[in-house]
Amino acid sequence: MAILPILKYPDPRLRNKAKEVQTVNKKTQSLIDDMFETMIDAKGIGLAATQVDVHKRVIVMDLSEDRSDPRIFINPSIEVLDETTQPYDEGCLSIPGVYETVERPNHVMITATDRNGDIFNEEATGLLAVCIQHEIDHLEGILFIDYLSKLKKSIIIKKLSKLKSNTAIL
Ligand code: GNR
Ligand code: NI
Repeated sequence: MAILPILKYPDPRLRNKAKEVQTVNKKTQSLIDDMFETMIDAKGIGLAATQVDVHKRVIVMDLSEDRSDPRIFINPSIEVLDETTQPYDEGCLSIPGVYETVERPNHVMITATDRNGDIFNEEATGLLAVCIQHEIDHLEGILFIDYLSKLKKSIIIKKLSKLKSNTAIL
């Protein structure tokens, strides 16, 4: 097990498109274990492999308070069941300190492969629906700030570059 470094915006590797997992093997299992350890250490509720510079379609998640509900989604896809959107204040471990409201469909059907290589379906609403869409976006090289207006995005980029130049001094 290992805690892996998380790529931070604007690292260009966050824009890579992840490849499908062909077979779930020991290497996949060990990636999943490292991703859980990394997500828990970073106090996140989800993590896409892209964020740890592994460009494979693997997502881990735990939406529970006490870290008792680990979930794995390999090669995930969603079907929107209801076009109605819900606003949610999103954050991202790859963009620390930034929280903005994003609208996403609030009712989706997830299809994915589990740790044993078996396909499953899960209907999602609320936070699970938000989180799976946020994570699948990472696998496509998309970040939640991409959904904000040009003005909001430029303000965030300015703020982040100032934060970075400040930490260089301190
Ligand atoms: O820890 C996380 N919290 C969060 C809050 C609202 C919407 C999405 C998320 S996912 C994020 C972890 C992360 O960056 N996953 O990619
Ligand atoms: Ni994220």
